[in-house]
Amino acid sequence: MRMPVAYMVGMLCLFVQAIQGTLPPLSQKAASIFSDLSPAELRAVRTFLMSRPELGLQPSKGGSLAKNSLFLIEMLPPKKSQALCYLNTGTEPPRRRARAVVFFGTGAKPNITEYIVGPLPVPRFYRPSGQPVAFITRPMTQLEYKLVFNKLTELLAPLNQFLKDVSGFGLRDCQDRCLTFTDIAPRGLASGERRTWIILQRAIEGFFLHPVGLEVLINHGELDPARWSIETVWYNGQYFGTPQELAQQYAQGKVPIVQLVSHPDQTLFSSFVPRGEFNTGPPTNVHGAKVCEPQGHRYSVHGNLVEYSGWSLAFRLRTSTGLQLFDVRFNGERIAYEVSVQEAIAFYGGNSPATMQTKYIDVGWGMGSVTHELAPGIDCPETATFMDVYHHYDADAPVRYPNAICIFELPTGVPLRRHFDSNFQGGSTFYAGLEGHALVIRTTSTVYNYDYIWDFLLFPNGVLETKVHATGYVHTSFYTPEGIPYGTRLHTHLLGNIHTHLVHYKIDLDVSRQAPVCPYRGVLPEIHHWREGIGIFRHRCFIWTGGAGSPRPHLELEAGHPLGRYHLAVTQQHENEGVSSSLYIQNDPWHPSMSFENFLRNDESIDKQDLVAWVTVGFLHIPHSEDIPNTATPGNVVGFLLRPFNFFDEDPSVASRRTVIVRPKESGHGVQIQRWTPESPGHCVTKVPFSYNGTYSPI
Ligand SMILES: *[C@@H]1O[C@H](CO)[C@@H](O)[C@H](O)[C@H]1NC(C)=O
Ligand SMILES: *[C@@H]1O[C@H](CO)[C@@H](O)[C@H](O)[C@H]1NC(C)=O
Ligand SMILES: [Cu+2]
Repeated sequence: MRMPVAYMVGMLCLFVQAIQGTLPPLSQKAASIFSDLSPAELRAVRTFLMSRPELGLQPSKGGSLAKNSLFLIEMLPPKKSQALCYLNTGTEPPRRRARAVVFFGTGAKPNITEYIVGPLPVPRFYRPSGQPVAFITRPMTQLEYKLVFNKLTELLAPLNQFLKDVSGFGLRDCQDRCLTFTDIAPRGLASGERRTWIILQRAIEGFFLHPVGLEVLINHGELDPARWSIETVWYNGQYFGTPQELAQQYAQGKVPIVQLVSHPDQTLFSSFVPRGEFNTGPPTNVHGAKVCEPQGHRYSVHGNLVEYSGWSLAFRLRTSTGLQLFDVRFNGERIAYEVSVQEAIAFYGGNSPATMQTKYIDVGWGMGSVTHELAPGIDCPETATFMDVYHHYDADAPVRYPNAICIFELPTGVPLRRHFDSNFQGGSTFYAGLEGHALVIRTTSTVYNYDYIWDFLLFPNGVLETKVHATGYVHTSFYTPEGIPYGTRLHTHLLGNIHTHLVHYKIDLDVSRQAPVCPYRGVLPEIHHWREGIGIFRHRCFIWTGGAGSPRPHLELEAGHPLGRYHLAVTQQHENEGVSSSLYIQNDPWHPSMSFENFLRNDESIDKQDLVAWVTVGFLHIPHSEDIPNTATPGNVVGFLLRPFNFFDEDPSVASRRTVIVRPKESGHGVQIQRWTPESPGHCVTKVPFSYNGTYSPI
């Protein structure tokens, strides 16, 4: 059923039976049913499929587009029912299987077919999963980019002199004065098209901010690049039919050009290199504040199992979408079966043809696969635990992304709880506080110009927070006066185009004391939890809060990704509605291969069912001069919280021994400090031991 939520705070409760039995603990072995494929498993799937003569697979690199190739291999999560059966009773683990995406470029009707391959580690079978989708909807590959670039170089040859004159840069024989490009999507205006607007830029540091004013529309729908053509050309606000037409009119002096400053040194504005000085404050060429762990990690990571202050969960970094948490538990009790990133979109406004048509749907750009190395001390604290990940995406072997995930404990800088209990006579009857900490699980996706920083935070009081920060370069166009209504002039020849960011998450809450029975029935009976000794009935809930500031823009192309419509949508859990987006929507949003809207359209009851919540968060981004050189993280962050609501008998962080209580001595002289951690945190913070006074007086 459809449930648009008009409030900033939604409430989602599953009323469940308090059953005596407890779950077996989430062990490393149990968590591993959710782990990503190892390099050996990826290789085994690849070797198995490559050796099937009937598939006729060729390497992804080289050759032509008219071939069959293995595009993606990733772990296929077990069915929820099977996984729960195993997790709840410790019986046979579900068989490990892979999802493989094959591009069939040969044959009369090329298509994309997805397969289930298993069992791992030694695959014996593969079978199609779902309906094949149109070949034209496939994500771009390295090969297609290379062919597009070569074709552009060929088709834009008539503009060599023109490009040199306006930009000082060129497409061939250009050494350190080369042009590059950004392609936008969707690729056309109707289903079945693959006509892409290309923005020509100077290939210098931060090239996303260096458009030369030329945009071209290349039709690369055919598999044979010999049949590709440039259908329209735009330069500095004017349209031309072909590159030849622009070249001719230019030669006749009919095209007003904007000549760019020719030397890259003049374009330092797109670089990270420091310039200028702060007017006040001590020098910044020394290290700043750091996270330190005087007594080592206070969390553990074993394989894909994370444990921290009551929490335990399994995680993976899904190649197609990003971070996924599974079997999230607090004190052994399951809170969510899955919390995961599903999609990120950015829709633009503009006056240039490329930017007015830009509607990025990032899963179609390999959002989960572009998880590059994290820098200690910058991307994550030096103390973090860094982990490599392996993706098989548009590749001929597993690719290692070193240190792509980091896990660390962070002082939040604000106490989790504190109270100064004034005696209203110049002192306190007690002071008490609990340091604020959170465990952070982080990765990033660099989707071409943009960098998303994906965080899941676990707090010792049972709160789980998700956050996504946006940073990196803004998507820009060449400045023309007509562009002004669509953004901000960021530099002499640069317009930062207005856009909305929306991010979609899946939350499969399982707020229950699962009975250790099999098979798992999916339907959770409503029951009131009796709190012993106190005699109140209550509903044990987790509530979702967040999404503050999320815009709900009216979006065209909604068939493909209606996530802008709902802050929160709730559906029944179905095995075949596991993800809300797909690899193929970006390149055919008009007739999407799957639609999240269909999850809602079936008008199913959400009463007493196993439910999944789908949350959209986002923000409007009006680029401004401070987006030069990059969009900065402060202010460009959105997310939501899952908070216990009558779920625990009291704040579960009372179990933390990081509490400090200070009471005045009965004698009236001095204080008594009660603590459960060593007196001084150790040398890496300060040599001075903790002290507290608690008196206040006029001076
Ligand atoms: C997809 O392509 C493969 C290989 O050409 C072919 O065997 C299969 O029948 C096609 N599927 C559909 C539905 O056309
Ligand atoms: C607390 O501060 C007051 C005022 O500065 C001082 O007189 C008193 O001795 C201090 N007490 C302790 C225990 O340090
Ligand atoms: Cu933005």
